[in-house]
Amino acid sequence: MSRTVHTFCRYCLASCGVEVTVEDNRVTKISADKRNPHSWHDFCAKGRTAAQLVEHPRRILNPMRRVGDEYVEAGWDEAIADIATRMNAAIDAGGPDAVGVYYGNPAGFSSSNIVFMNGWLDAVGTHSRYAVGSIDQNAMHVVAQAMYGSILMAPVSDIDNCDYFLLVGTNPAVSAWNWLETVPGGWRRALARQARGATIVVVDPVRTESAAKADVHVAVRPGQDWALLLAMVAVILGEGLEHRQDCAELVDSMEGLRALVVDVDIDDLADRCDVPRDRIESVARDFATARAAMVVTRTGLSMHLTGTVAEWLGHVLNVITGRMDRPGGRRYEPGYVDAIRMSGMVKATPHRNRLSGREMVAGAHALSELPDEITTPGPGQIRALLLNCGNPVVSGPDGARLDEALSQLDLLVAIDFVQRESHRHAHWLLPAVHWLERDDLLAFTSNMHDEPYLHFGARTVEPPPGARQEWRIFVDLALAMGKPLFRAKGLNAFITATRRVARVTRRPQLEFSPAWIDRLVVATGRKFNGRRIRWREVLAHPHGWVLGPREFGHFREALRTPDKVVRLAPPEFVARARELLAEPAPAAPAGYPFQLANRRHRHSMNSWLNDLPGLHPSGKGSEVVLHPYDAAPLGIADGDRVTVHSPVGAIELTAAVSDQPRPGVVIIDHGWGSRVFDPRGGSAPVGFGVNRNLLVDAEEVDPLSQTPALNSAYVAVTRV
Ligand SMILES: Nc1nc2c(c(=O)[nH]1)N[C@H]1C(S)=C(S)[C@@H](COP(=O)(O)OP(=O)(O)OC[C@H]3O[C@@H](n4cnc5c(=O)[nH]c(N)nc54)[C@H](O)[C@@H]3O)O[C@H]1N2
Ligand SMILES: Nc1nc2c(c(=O)[nH]1)N[C@H]1C(S)=C(S)[C@@H](COP(=O)(O)OP(=O)(O)OC[C@H]3O[C@@H](n4cnc5c(=O)[nH]c(N)nc54)[C@H](O)[C@@H]3O)O[C@H]1N2
Ligand code: SF4
Ligand SMILES: [Mo]
Repeated sequence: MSRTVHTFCRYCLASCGVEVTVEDNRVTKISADKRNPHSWHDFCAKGRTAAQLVEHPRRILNPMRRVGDEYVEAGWDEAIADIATRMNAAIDAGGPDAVGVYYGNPAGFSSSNIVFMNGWLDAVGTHSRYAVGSIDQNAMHVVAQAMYGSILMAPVSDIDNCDYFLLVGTNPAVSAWNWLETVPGGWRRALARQARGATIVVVDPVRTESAAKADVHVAVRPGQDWALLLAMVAVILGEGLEHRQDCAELVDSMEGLRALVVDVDIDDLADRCDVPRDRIESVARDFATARAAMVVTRTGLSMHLTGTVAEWLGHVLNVITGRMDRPGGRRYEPGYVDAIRMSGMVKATPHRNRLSGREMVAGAHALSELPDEITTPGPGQIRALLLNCGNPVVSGPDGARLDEALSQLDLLVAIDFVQRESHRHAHWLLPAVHWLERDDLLAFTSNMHDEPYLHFGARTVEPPPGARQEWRIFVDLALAMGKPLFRAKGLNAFITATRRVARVTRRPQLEFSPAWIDRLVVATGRKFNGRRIRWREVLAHPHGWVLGPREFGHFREALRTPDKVVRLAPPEFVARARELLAEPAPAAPAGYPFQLANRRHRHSMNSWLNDLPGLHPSGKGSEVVLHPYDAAPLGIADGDRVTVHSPVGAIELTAAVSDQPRPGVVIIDHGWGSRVFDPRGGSAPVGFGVNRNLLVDAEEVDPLSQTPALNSAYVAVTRV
């Protein structure tokens, strides 16, 4: 018998409402939920085909233990006991930091994963925490912390009132309007504004799908957005186009910004970003004088050695032109849970890495440091590592080095659906539960939606009996290791007691689970229409629930800076900007004339979903796109086999000659070249495309965000 379940897709932050048809515990169809009041504009093939991953022929269905070169299925008791014993042995020998974790992007799309992972990490007492942030959004966190006082203070876009969109380093036509904000149908809504007279400016070294539709395309030199944006700030302040009131009342360090800007030479900046001065001036003037405008900055701007300064200047432009908390600009959505306040209750102990001496950013160390922390002997050396929703060998820089380091661990544990590239040395593979198979309430990101919105993501089918949610794995590990979850006295005993009660009474709902927390945060959350939300109302809105209208006026109250003003010119950003200004103009190092840009596809998600039948014709992820101007002197024609190499790696691909990239820039899609192994069947791994991140040096990082030059590394191309 078939039934229909309404829930939402948890592959990307767009969080599209979906209608799922289920027959005999199998998903047979997924379509957009047209009755979802918030998201019905958005939907894509990734969501439509989500059941293919659930039924992946190579899906791990039970814990699998490595025995020699093969894997054998095991029970959970054996898995947890063995992992706990080996982790405790590592701690006994080298202290708590000997146990580490890397968590990737999907961990944030579960309501319980990161919370319980941190509870377990606190139990262990380890500082060896590595996260996807250093290959994604760290720059945003660093800027939000410094300017607004909280890493979570992420302004959302008020698209439907905007007259001037300045989109820097983003391709929303493909990746949807999301990066620490959820704006369903964002690109389509921006195009609707354009049809009514709004201007769209796209700053991107590549003529992307978004740039092709823009009114103005600024083909900036990769990694030099900081120079472009600084020049715009200089034009605006120089011509007195700033918003007088906000510059006087909303910020604390206008002089700091003016002092930086007063010395800059706009011609020099124009040279650095390779955008004509008159173009910079006209965009700056139009942006500052538009009735309603916003700058939106994203990964294309941040994944460089200069990323944090550029991200900062994007925010500066919004603030000094009066775009914060005003219609058509960027506002703060309080959501139904005050995530900023709750994150403030968690007291993270600052920690410097033993080798690099660098501090954590947003609670984690940088991925680029992980290999050395594994391979360098001494107190604190990582000997046991857990990979939680991550494929860092492919998604991160210099994967070859990380792969080699992972092979040296005493214990590598991966929680995932299939065994991917980063898991190939794993001693244990633990089967995860897909979002179609679990309940989620993403309460802690409720302030990232572009309107007050609540949606309980119900599970549509039961998971395979051998799969387990991450929270459960972390609780079991803490219990088996004898370490107090969350460092909270008595919690382990309480959880054990609830389990016993549930077993004895045969009422599984009496066992402690994160569902308790979901109910608690809603019950204690923000009031709407004068009262708090009730859980049964949550369940009564299977299509999602718009809680009220978009409101302005919450930005200032949300600021966590001491005096509730925006810190416009944090000294560390000014100092770094001065350092960049003092550097010679950017030039390619000898032998590596091109910069490597990046591309996503509508149908893939970073390094996964690339292996799903139906989504990807073969040959994808294996081409390098060169401008004809660059290809001709090298004798390279469309379809030729070429080698792309850098000081750290070399890969072979097929050339595609096109004028999409600006001359000097070559494009290779990221996220490809990850093999999927077959631990159950033992047949050969399948792989699609080539891993372009093998070309990215992990040594050099932006000192503020600790992000490497993932989208501007220098490379050479030669014909095979
Ligand atoms: N050159 C270059 N590199 C980039 C980028 C770029 O623009 N250019 N983009 C970067 C960005 S923005 C990001 S976010 C990172 C991503 O980097 P990562 O998060 O490290 O890697 P992903 O490729 O997202 O891999 C996620 C893994 O989680 C698994 N997974 C999915 N859902 C679940 C789940 O519910 N539970 C468990 N246990 N596992 C799950 C998937 O099967 C997959 O193996 O890559 C970055 N890499
Ligand atoms: N289909 C799909 N959607 C996704 C994802 C996916 O993998 N696939 N990933 C999701 C995730 S995790 C994230 S974080 C978001 C990311 O969302 P976006 O940040 O919008 O990511 P991209 O689509 O890679 O767009 C980045 C753009 O920056 C350009 N760029 C490269 N270098 C520079 C530079 O130096 N300066 C400027 N100005 N531009 C530059 C690239 O050419 C590219 O067009 O997308 C999310 N949505
Ligand atoms: S992957 Fe596609 S369907 Fe899923 S939330 Fe993102 S845009 Fe929506
Ligand atoms: Mo990301």
